[in-house]
Amino acid sequence: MSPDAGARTRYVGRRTERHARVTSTNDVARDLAAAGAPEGTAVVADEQTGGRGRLGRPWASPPGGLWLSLVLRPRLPAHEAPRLGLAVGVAVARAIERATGVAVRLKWPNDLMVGDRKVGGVLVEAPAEAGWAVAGIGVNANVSLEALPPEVRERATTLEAAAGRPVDRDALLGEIFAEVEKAYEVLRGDGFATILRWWRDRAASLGERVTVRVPGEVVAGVAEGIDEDGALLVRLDDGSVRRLLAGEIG
Ligand code: BT5
Repeated sequence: MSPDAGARTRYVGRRTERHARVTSTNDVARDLAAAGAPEGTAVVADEQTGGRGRLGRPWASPPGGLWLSLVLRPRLPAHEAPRLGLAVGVAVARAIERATGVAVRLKWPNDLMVGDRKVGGVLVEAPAEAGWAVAGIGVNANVSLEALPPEVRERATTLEAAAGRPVDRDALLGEIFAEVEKAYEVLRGDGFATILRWWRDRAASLGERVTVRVPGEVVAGVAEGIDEDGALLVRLDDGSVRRLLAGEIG
């Protein structure tokens, strides 16, 4: 990858560590963050051997993808932490469209979708009191579908498959840096309402009937919106509204 993907930003991606293979770019970025790395420091790998999603789920990360993590220091109170994930998710969706022309929708909380298939995801890790957050971004750029485990392949796609040609990962990385910096600045400037508007404009399932797996139960109803804390609002059949802070739309 070219060294100048961060050339258009003030701090996101200005310092970028590149690796052929790591366990998880989030782990490398966490160590850098804990050691005082400046905000915006990026870690990029061509392959991860222990890539992870939320709740300890594995994230398949064969060569050809874009696997990266950013060190951020957002100073958000704990209950506002989900805002960062939404801001990064919408930024990556915008970046993919700008770099490749592939239309991306967002599935709450942080899935990047092309049609009904997942092309990427975002994992924000922000230990309480740490003073930093790591935003992990995974995009199946030029991954071969055959390189994904069968159960993942059924519900996944790649940008290469969607675009009909390999995508330029450097260009995509540069757009991600630029869009994340923009969204992050908006978020820090108390502009979460703007992030929410961007997010809703790309939402894959708002207004639709959904089932959401949350710890210990499955909630069914109509996805009505996202609130100020990034929680999903689901109208149940009895007319009441459930507010879900974590979970997964089935
Ligand atoms: C996510 O989790 O979608 C967040 C993924 C974040 C990955 C990045 S890569 C760089 C950084 N370093 C890391 O170690 N992680 C971050 P979640 O919503 O929990 O989705 C996980 C689920 O997605 C899995 O259970 C699979 O069903 C599916 N999945 C796994 N690998 C996939 C892939 N490559 N493409 C599409 N779906 C996948």
